[in-house]
Amino acid sequence: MTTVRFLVLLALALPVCACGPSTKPAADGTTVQVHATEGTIESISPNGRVLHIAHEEIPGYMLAMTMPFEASSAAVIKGLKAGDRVVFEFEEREDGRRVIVRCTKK
Ligand SMILES: [Cu+2]
Repeated sequence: MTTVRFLVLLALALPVCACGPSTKPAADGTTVQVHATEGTIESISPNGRVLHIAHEEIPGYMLAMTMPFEASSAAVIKGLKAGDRVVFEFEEREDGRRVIVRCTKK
């Protein structure tokens, strides 16, 4: 095993900290910021890809507000519906999109 491969595996094995933003490598070699917070789903678009969530304050990043998030896949929000209280993690992509990578009902 090469050192580089070992380091990549080590990085993947580290848990994402729920206490503040973290970064992880993106497929294109840049990094994305990952944030964790909780909120209430206000609506889900008919195609299931865009959720409007009233999220709590994310210290050092954002005040509490209702805003759109993109689901990274249908599986990520499977079984969730408007009105659900959720704990979720999202990535802030370089192009400004905020993409939910983990979302569970509270
Ligand atoms: Cu916001």
